[in-house]
Amino acid sequence: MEKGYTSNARGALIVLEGLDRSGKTSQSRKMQSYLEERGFPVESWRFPDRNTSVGQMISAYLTNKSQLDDHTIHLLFSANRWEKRSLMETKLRTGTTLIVDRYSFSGVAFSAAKGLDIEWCKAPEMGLLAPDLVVYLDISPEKAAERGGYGGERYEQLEFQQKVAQHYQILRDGSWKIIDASLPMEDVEKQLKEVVLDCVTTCCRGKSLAQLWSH
Ligand code: Z5A
Ligand code: MG
Repeated sequence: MEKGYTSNARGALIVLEGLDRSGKTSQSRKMQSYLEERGFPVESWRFPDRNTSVGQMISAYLTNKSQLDDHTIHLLFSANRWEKRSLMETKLRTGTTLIVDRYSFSGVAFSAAKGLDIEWCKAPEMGLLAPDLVVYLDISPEKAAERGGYGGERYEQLEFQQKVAQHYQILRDGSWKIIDASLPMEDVEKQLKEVVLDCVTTCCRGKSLAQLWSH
């Protein structure tokens, strides 16, 4: 075992958050390759996970093939995380780092942007695993909209993204790492590598797993 690593060594739960087109998926891939090259077991995950049956209901909603009450879709997004919780814990405890593209913060920011009560939105997320690191890829909704144009999915509208950005501001705490996502991709990647490696190293040293929003 490498110096400083303990028998409690585990993988890190690293979450990337940000508006549509902020670069989350591009950077997740880059971080996966970076950690793999350094010999760390790592997987890239994303939410929603559209492969499960709950995920298929979410996908139908996002592509405007179905209509759902705002509370109902909120709970489905949360259920989609709960159905992966135990696998997530197993992976982390057996040493695999997870780079997760969107998590509970998206869940709350998007539903609260529709007008749902923020505390109500947080409640079903309580007890999910707390990330070891949340990186917010910070870009203005206007600048993000210039990237490749929005597609036809629900929520991909400038005015709505502005409201989502306001709710991310409310959710942010001092532990989040904020990276200017309007910089060239390589510059974002460089900053991300530093915080990601630091986090993975801390978890290898046996940092304990925590739960989200438990008081
Ligand atoms: N949602 C929810 O309501 N509740 C929940 O609980 C969860 C999600 C989990 C689907 O998400 C929707 O579900 C989402 C939130 C909601 N709705 N919206 N909006 P998704 O993950 O499937 O989709 P997305 O992540 O929002 O969109 P995206 O297009 O995949 O964005 P991205 O991953 O952040 O960006 P990207 O694919 O890496 O990059 C986008 C483009 O920009 C691409 O052409 C890149 O080459 C370019 N790019 C990236 N970085 C740069 C830089 N630095 N410079 C220049 N160009 C760049
Ligand atoms: Mg994406």
